[in-house]
Amino acid sequence: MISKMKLKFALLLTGLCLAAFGQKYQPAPENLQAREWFQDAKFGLFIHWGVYSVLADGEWVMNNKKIPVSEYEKLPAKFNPTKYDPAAWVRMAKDAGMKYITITSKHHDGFAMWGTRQTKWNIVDATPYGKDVLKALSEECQKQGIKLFFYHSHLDWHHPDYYPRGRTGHDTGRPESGDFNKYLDFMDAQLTELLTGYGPIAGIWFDGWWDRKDQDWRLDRTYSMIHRLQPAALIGNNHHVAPFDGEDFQMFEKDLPGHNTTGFSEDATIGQLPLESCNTISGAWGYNANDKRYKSTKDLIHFLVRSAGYNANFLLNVGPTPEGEIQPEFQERLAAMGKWLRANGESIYGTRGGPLTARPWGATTQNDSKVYIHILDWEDNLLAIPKIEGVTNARLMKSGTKIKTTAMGDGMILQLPSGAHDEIDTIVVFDKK
Ligand code: H79
Repeated sequence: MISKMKLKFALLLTGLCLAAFGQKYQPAPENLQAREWFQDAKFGLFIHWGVYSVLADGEWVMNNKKIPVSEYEKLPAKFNPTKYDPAAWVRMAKDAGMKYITITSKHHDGFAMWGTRQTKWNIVDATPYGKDVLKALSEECQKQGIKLFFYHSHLDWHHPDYYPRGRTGHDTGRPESGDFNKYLDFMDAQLTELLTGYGPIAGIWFDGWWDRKDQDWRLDRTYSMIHRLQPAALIGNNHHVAPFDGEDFQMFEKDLPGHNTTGFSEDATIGQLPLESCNTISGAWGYNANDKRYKSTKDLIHFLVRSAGYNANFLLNVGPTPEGEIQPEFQERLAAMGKWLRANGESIYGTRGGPLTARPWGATTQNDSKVYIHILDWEDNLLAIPKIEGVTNARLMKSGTKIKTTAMGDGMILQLPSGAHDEIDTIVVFDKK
């Protein structure tokens, strides 16, 4: 048995080592448990909704169209989402097989989608609708048993104290002065409201840090405040660099972990935390009436499967209309993904990345008892892969039909029966010995 002295010494040593490497944050047990839940959950719904939806031109419209604050402040008067039905939104997410919802509490335009007491720039005080949409959603999530995250923008194109300005938001007509620490106090006060008045919050999804990379954002203070208020809440920050101390998961925008098709993920080194990739159905996040480049259901399922193969969740976005509706093109795709998951979910939920890393032909996932080979893009019956140790009894997941495997050198060949190809994902399952 280890003596008390030795234990104390070991703890002290661990503490010193962590400090030496600049790591001070030690997640609470409920936080570690939440990370496991998160990794098991695999699929979530992202919702970008704000007064920008009135202009139907995406969530960056204020910056892109150089709209000054004085003009932009006319939008809330036109925001009256009488068709908003949080029960239907949550049901839609659940039917799609999603296990959590991440909604914009505040995007870069600074507009609060809840009745904040820190500013009148919010849905309750500034719109004819006058109701707290986050409150209604949080109640519905609790009722229907799905977890809720808030997306919260560090960057703010509206607040006067967001000064000095960063890379964006220069055409808003705000005075060239301001106190950034006052802005950060405001943000902490808003976050406190969100973490104390809306039930259990699964996490905070920050974005916009990249607007002022050299700024001291007081992240330690904000992160410890969040962890103090709700220890299980997971903090992620879409800063496109390796995770900072105090964060609980890492996200990748419009890319699988380690990929950089967007051009802004080149510094996004993959860390040790749970991972999440987010993507859109069309191109835009916020409602955009002209964006009709819808990804197919097949492409979206492939993104989910490849994410799982990378040990990452998939957070799939919808941008509701200013009336509060989710357009049919989005609903159809979500329903089809749910149907696919009801048949194939055992190869996704509760899994971690499989024994083989991502391949052009597909991805692999695994749980305690099985390994799943997802063949996404391969037309032939023979597929050569590296040898997977400790597995047996290869079969098609769909039919149970046995799959012949032949060992060859340090690899193996899977022989699929003719006609076995599934147009979306041919899943071969192995038992672990
Ligand atoms: O909320 C959604 C988008 O509005 C937001 N993140 C997702 C989840 C987003 N903000 N910016 N982008 C997406 C694109 C990023 C562009 C960047 Fe840059 C390239 C940031 C830094 C380099 C544009 C150019 C902004 C600053 C310079």
